[in-house]
Amino acid sequence: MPMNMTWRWYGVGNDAIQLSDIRQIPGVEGIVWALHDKLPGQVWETAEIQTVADQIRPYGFHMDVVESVNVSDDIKTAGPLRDQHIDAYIQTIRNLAPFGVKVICYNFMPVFDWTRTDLFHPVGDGSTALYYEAAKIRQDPREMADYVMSFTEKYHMTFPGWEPERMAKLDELFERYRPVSKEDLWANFRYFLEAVMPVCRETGIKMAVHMDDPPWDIFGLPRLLVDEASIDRFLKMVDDPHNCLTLCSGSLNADPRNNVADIVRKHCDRIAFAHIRNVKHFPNGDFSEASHRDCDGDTGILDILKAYHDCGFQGYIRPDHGRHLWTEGPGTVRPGYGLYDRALGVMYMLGVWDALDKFDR
Ligand code: DNO
Repeated sequence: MPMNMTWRWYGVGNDAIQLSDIRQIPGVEGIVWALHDKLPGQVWETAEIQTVADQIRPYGFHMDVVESVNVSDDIKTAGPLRDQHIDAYIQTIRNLAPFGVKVICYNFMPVFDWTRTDLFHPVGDGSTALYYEAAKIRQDPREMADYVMSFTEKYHMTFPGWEPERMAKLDELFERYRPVSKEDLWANFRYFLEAVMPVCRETGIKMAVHMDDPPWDIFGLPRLLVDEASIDRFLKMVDDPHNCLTLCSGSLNADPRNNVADIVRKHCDRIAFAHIRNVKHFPNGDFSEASHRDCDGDTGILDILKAYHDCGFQGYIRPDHGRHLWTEGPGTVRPGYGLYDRALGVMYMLGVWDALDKFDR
């Protein structure tokens, strides 16, 4: 059985891309979905999940992978609502199981999810891409948050992990994380995982943590899943086949010292979901996202795909961020999640995979 190609879709009225468009991309078997209006700590109700299932299934797609069931700040900081929010998370897992969900992609990053300073940075060929300018991240987090939130205000577009309700209380959030050391965060992570593992065993659902993006501390906030050693620690910490990875090549490779193909070979059996993205590094520590073609970036996309292939990877995979091409720009596209470059990414990955299937036995 080959790997299972999927596509992240933000939902009716929340994504300019239609399911009927996605249907025309060869090889896409499933939709990676979420209830994007849910705040961390809330239960995803069966009727709400059913509504999305009724949209996705008529197109023949599976809905095995959910991304992002976000983990609340109370869980991450061991705040007063921690156990209540964990109970809600467990109920959400129970509610997802009857719909055939197999994998939940989530993250354990403090305050911010992915972090970029420019969402539409010129690549040089007329397209634009997400960009990280290292110098800007050393300064005020408010500046970056305001920049990202300006897209929410202007285009009525919310980003998972960048909930306006949370960003409005940024100072308070930073205060809450201030006493939480990196070791505390690891301990809170373990507490959460140990609490949800029983329902994962019962339902067969795998928790697949996303790597921290970028993979280093930002604005004084600790980040955990940043390299091979921390991934080893995470998998050992809760050594259960339901405690898995969303191995994101682009997140990890933002630090050029990380060798993603090596990590694939080491932990293939614990990778439930593969995000494939290419990154181009600049000498000053900046990085830009690039097309999925190996030579357009520095991530080693061919080595990574070969590693998955060699391991007989049967998990879910998706093109991660793409550039914005042709008519795509601010207001017409979700940053990083346009139609064209991700569709090209699917075809590139399937092309490599098919060639490996045929010639590399
Ligand atoms: C970036 C995504 C991440 C991911 C979350 C999961 O585009 O891969 O934002 O969805 O970290 O919780």
